[in-house]
Amino acid sequence: MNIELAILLGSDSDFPYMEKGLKLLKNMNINFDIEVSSAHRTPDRTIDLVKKFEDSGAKVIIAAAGGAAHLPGVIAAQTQLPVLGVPITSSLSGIDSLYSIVQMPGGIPVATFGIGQSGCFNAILFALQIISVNNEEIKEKIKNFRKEQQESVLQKSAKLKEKIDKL
Ligand code: RP5
Repeated sequence: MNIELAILLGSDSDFPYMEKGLKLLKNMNINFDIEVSSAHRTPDRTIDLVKKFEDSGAKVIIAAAGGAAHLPGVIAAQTQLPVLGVPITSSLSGIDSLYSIVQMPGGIPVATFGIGQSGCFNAILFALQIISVNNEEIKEKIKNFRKEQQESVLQKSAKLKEKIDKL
């Protein structure tokens, strides 16, 4: 199957943070691949998966990992595709993951997102924005997503006013 983007999770325990973004990809009918593979526990498999993603046509790779989060950097070393790294919450609240991913030594870049679910969701949106540079259909899907998001904020505001009126 030809895919637009690929996602690698360092562990299945990272999945809950990615779930909201995966639902969005499914709702948008975007072809993607997702695998669990660790930079430490399955290093050879991780490298093989990067090649598989490239062969499948992925234009961006998202890598989410927690703790000593080497996964995005290890992937970036193996490919010229843009790698979006997401730090996952850990026993140190994800600050360790954030520092690990954001502080790539010069030469092999990794774009770094916020810790946890918002970071995962934004990484998926950002990946779609990168792909949309050459894809009008995806550009339109992002436009619609933003429109729906705006409408939901307006609805929340109206509901809050109703609540305040009842105080
Ligand atoms: C990282 O270690 C994973 O990305 C995960 O966030 C963290 C803990 O993994 P598990 O011990 O839950 O498998 O490699």
